[in-house]
Amino acid sequence: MRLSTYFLPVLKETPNEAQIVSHRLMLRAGMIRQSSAGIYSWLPLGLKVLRKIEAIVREEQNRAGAQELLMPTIQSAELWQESGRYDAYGPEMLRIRDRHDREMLYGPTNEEQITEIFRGLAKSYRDVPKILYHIQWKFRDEIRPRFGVMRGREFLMKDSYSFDVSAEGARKAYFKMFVAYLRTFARLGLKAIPMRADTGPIGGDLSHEFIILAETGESQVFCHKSFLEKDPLALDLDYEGDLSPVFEDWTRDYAATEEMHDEAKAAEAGDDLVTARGIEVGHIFYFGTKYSKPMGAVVAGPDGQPITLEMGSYGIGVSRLVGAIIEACHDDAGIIWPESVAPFKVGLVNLKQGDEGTDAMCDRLNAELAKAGVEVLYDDRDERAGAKFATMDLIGLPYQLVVGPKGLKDGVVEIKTRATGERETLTPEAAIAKLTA
Ligand code: P5A
Repeated sequence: MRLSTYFLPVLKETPNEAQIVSHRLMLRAGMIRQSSAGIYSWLPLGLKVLRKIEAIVREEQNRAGAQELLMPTIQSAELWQESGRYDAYGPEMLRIRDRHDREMLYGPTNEEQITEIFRGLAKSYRDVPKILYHIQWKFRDEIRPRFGVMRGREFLMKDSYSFDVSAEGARKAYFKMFVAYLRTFARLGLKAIPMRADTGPIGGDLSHEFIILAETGESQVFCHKSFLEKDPLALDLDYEGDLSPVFEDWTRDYAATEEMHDEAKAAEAGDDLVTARGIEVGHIFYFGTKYSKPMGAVVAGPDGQPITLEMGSYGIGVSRLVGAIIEACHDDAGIIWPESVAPFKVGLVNLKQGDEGTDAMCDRLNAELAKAGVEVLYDDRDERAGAKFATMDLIGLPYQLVVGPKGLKDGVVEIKTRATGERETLTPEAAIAKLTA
């Protein structure tokens, strides 16, 4: 992609409505534009990151055996009257009337809707276990939408729902999602710590929030420092096997959000207790028959008798993650994307646009990297070198490939690694080999 034609409205000034660094950087890097309070348009660069996060979330859901479907954003109020949540949800729910004066709503979550689908279509104990998920926009009329996409009113969520005929089966589903979440967040370049959590309006008694530590986090959290050294990607996982040892290993040491904090228990961690601010990027719930019972979601058991389904739900804040990753990965100059979610892997910087030699080399590098499947953003603008470097640092691509007339005289180009600031001088061939490795 050539920067001269790309829609990348980078801002020089720091927008003063933004209170936290991720919000400032997302606005400055031309990733989002506010439409109204807590509602954003995603510009090309921002959308690219959102889609990459979504793809990793999807891969890990599929790996765990969950199946994707897609439910609508607009739901009928009747379903929520059946579960009893229509009144309980309060002013956070955006209520709508259609032309026939029927009560509708913009879904803040989908427990009712998936329960209706399952009760209508699953008949027998042979139809379970199942985990179904979708990645869909939600609306919650938050009293204080703030921090950009971190606490929006309209936001993208991955929500999964599990169905089982026994509590034991439901716990297995819970463990699968627990482990899938560990993997998902690690692949996104984050250290997410599972913490015992309150269930709030979703309900149930077993629940974990996945929290990443960041100074600007909305809540106070406490955890044993052992979590900072654990690596979920090192786990050898079998989703069909027994995941309870993994669950036990990851829930043994103390970790809790403020609402669930227990000073006496925390004290056992002694000097190893870390007190920090945290951002909730995921939340999982086991709530048994809370929705299936009032809504009559049953299947026939082996003896023909009806069994009320055991359910859980599992959420990831996909759009919140864009901000959360920036909170965890930035410096004074801008964003530092983990490679897995970077909008482009390489920023190609032509130090002397219009120079025959640098133009030709940039065209060649651009073409060869593209052929190898590497995503390149080529800064081909007629701009000062300083401005080009500032833009590249701001938008945070993992590698900057710098081509200037001086280097070319010696037959070399330069690679700067954004995360470390390290610079390496190499031949164009070696640079291509490194970036395609
Ligand atoms: C779990 C899936 C639920 O809604 N029902 C379906 C359950 N859980 S939750 O904790 O309320 O939300 C899941 C995740 O969504 C993100 N999130 C938000 N992101 C941006 N702006 C918001 N206003 C917002 N509210 C929730 C969080 O990451 C949360 O963990």
